Amino acid sequence: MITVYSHDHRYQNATVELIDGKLMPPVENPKRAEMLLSRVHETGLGDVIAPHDFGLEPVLRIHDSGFVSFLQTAWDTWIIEHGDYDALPLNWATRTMRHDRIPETIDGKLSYYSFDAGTPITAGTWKAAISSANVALTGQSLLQRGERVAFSLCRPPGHHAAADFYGGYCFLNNAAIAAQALRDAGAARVAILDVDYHHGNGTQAIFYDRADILFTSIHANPKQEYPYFLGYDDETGAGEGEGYNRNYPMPWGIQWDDYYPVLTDALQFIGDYAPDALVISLGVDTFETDPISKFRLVSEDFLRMGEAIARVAKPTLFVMEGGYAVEALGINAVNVLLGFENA
Ligand code: OKP
Ligand code: ZN
Repeated sequence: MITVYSHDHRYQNATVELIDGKLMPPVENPKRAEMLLSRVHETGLGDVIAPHDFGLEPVLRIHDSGFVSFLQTAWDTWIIEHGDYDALPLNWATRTMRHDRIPETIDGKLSYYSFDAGTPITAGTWKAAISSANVALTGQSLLQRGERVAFSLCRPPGHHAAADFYGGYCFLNNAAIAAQALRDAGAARVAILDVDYHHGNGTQAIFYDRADILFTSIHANPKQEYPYFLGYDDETGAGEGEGYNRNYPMPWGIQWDDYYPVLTDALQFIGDYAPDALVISLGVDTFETDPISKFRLVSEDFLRMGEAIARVAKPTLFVMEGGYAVEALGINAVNVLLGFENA
């Protein structure tokens, strides 16, 4: 299978990340994509190509234009106001506060357009984020041209980013942008399966009221785990989209024996929908030694995951999301792809 990769991911290279009350070396760092790429080469998975530039149009099919302008200019404004260190928001509009006024200042805008303080904006954030979206779009174009599968080696990830906010290391929602592009190219129905350990709140929100793009996700229960405020099993879609959203919140500590039946159920849900294409938000932070996660999958389980996904037998785009056990990241993600190829 073809891998799409851009070296521009390295422009998202924060100095620190606020994690569990400490400023730490970022777990979402350039080494992740390097490990993934070197495993693609090592296993002979297939050709690696650079992305095409699709411009802003497919991004604006998903994201608010004010939000996109903010991402493009935030760093330039921040560095004038504060200096040359990573930009982080510090407060948010919670209950009883207003969501209908966009602040004028950079600090206010960072707060308005984000939902956590764990996602630094740096000098190269926009360059990396737009390259990641182009990596997803290029993978999507391979399916359009008749490939049965492609791997978009996206970094930074995307599934926490909604139409008008960033967070969870995500700026542009790569999987959502690719799914919409598949629709715009003629696919009547697109299904998204999100297997990242964290709920894909951004992707769910983007498609929540639509029947033409189905979203289903297996993830740590939000009553225990980030992003905390979305991902419950009673979120089934709204309006036209009622019945086209399904969440599988799972407890900490689960292993493959508990995971596999849930995966089978999600894939059955997708099969019944009879999509023209399938987008996988591929996070492998479900791995047993992931530093920020608490599921217990082992490397072999990811082969079985790929085999199970292949049984849907639809054109499939894998879009990279999370996975922070960096030494095993390449092995685990490429195992999903090899399981798919060899099924
Ligand atoms: C991004 B993706 C650790 C908190 C970490 C941010 C997690 C972002 C995950 N206790 N908070 O879904 O892999
Ligand atoms: Zn994750």
